[in-house]
Amino acid sequence: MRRPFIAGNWKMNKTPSEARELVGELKDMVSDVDDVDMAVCPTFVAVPAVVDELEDSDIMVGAQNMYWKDSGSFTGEVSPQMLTDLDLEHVIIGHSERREYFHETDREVNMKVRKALEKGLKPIVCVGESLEEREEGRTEEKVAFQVWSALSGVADEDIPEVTIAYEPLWAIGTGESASPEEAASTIDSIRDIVEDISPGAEEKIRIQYGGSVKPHNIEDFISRTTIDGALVGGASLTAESFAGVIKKCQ
Ligand code: G2H
Repeated sequence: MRRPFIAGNWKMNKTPSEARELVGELKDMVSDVDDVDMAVCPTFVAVPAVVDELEDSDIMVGAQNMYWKDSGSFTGEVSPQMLTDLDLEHVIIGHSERREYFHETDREVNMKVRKALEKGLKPIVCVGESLEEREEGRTEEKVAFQVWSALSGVADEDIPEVTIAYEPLWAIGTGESASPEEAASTIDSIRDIVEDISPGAEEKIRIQYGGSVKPHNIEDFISRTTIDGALVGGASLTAESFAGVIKKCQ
């Protein structure tokens, strides 16, 4: 049985003090939740404050990105060791905003996934199709390519450590979510790809849905057995709405 996993992707929101305040409220609201894995992914600069505030909480902390080198002359980048040194467990890799605005390629996503796993971080790998690709009937082809690329060279035993977040680009931050049927069907196709890559891993790997998930629609997604949780953007930016999403997954 896969445990539901709800992760908040704060994107470029919340100063360190705002972040501390948010998780201070959130940890009290979800203190009775014990059957859902929960994580927040603040900006790098807010991570220390959030880790400190969540010391006595079950809420895990993740990063939104990392570089695939150990150290060196890579101005502006953050290494996996810098994240593990702060006790982070998860790292989002290949979010569509990074692919689009920062030109991250499937090859770089793969390098980051492999390096994260090597250093003991659990990647949350984002995949998803554009509206144009969906309208052309190329959704499954697109996500299959992204999943194959991301998991290339990953050892069989490491694949269940990865979470895949299926986020159709046209549903991100738009208020328009995929229908639960669309999301479940694409996630089933992702499970088939994972089975091709590593038979048996499709039963263990967690696949989230992401894209305008809110307290009022999370139940539609989480009620599908193939959907293991959600990567939540806008609705993770207040304690009340993020707790609302989490509590509906119990
Ligand atoms: C998709 C999602 C979080 P939102 O990017 O990764 O954001 O819930 O705001 O659509």
